[in-house]
Amino acid sequence: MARGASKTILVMSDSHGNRDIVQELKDYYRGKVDAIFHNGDSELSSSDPIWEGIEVVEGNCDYDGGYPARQVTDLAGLRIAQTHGHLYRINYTWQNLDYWAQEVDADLCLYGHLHAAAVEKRGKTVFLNPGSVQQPRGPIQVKLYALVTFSDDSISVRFYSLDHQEFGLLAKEFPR
Ligand SMILES: [Mn+2]
Repeated sequence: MARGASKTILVMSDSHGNRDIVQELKDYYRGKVDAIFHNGDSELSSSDPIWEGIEVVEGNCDYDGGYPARQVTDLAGLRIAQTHGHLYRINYTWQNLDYWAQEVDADLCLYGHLHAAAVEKRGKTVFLNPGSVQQPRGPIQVKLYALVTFSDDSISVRFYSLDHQEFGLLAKEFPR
């Protein structure tokens, strides 16, 4: 990436049958972000044309069979590992997801499943759960998605409610 340049990705998860919100976010951010990720439990068909231009993985509520369980995407020098999280028992332990992120040398690891927005850095990897755009759980009862802006020097994560207002409480920036 050119010095001083940055890229931004949109990350959403756990839309659980709400096709409209996926389409709305896709339309709203068209031309404004460099890539879009959905971390699973869409409950939509993997052949749905909505997925054109979206990186999506299989959740525990996706019975379609057409989604990958996990994938790794390289974007402008950032290695992004993406999976729903249930296969790594994320409800119970960090260890399995952490091992996989290390194994694939991820700078950013995207997951979902918990329906609770969270971001933290472990080792070299920033782990991001964008929350759920449909069924938030836990202390923050707000439907959220995330934007990640990165450069060669930093990774910045901000969360937004569905009216596209920043939910500033959870924002974090990490050096690379
Ligand atoms: Mn879910």
